Amino acid sequence: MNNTIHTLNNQKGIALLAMLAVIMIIFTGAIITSVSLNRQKIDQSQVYSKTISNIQKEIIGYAINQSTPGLLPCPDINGDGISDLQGSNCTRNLGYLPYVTLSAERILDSSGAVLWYGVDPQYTRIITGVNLNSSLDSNIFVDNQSVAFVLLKANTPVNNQVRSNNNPINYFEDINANNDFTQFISTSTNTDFNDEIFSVSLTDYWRHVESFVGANVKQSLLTYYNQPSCNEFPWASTQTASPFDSDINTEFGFLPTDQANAFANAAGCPTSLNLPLWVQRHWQAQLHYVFCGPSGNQCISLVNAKTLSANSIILLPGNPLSGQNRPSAAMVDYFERDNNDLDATFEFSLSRHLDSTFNDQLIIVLE
Ligand SMILES: [Ca+2]
Ligand SMILES: [Ca+2]
Ligand SMILES: [Ca+2]
Ligand SMILES: [Ca+2]
Repeated sequence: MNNTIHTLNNQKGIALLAMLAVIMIIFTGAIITSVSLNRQKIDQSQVYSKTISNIQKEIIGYAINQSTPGLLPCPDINGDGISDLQGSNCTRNLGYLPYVTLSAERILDSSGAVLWYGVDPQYTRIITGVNLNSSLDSNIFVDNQSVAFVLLKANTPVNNQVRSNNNPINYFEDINANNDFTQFISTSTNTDFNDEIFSVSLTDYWRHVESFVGANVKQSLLTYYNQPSCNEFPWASTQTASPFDSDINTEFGFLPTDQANAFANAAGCPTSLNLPLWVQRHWQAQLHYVFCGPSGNQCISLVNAKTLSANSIILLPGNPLSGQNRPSAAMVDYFERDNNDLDATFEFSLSRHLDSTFNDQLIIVLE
């Protein structure tokens, strides 16, 4: 009898242990599933933001490689991935990302929607009387800040949005859908709002383009300097309008994009910097240049990230910061801190450190 009870108890105990084991497996499995789902979600969003960041870089790279550097593509309207200029006009500032034109990836969000792209049409074509340089305003705003361009992720349809056509109201909510598609917001109190906005600031955009511009101008100045029997830089220009010719006794001024005259050895030097045409057309009122002529060797002092003396530098202003108005004859409307006081000391900041308080790019032509 005792043995029977003992056996029954043993059997009950084994059954209980087995049940506990099953519960444990289910519970552990649930934890594992939950962890792995979380992991997957995190990985996916990491992959997505990395992809977005790569696409932003590809767009900037595309702009730098255009025959006029800084020119962005017009959006794609019909969904073939190809930028849609109507003749030479870009008629819409919001459309699909022209991934074919950009040679970029076609990416979809979890709802199957392609990435959208917003840009100021002024940035997508050459307009008579408009200089495509870092002083050009952009009429695309994210959270009231002017930006170079924007990428928009629509996410799951809300409020009966039907995505059968390219009308932005079927993808975006709140202000993102109810205006002329120049103002965008990244957050909203509207509970249906699920848009995600990825923008590139004017400071970031133009620092990349200006690095390229500066490298080209540096090459032209060095080619001038290195001409046999020259070994000099040209006088800078005091002009504020075309032609930007060299002016005698000007060691600090605008880059002489038209006539370039050497200070002492005129006979041995060329009379032009032979700059790319797009520099003359779009950048001549933007570029400042300093060289040591009569002031003597290495008359320029650089401070901050780089402390050294130099013989020639180029200054690129970046986009106008708060309080700066352009065009202007005042240096303070272009350059900040030690770069606008007209003395021989200039502030050098690493390109990646440029921000909304200081965005001057300084390129050393010759130490
Ligand atoms: Ca197209
Ligand atoms: Ca949405
Ligand atoms: Ca500046
Ligand atoms: Ca200074």
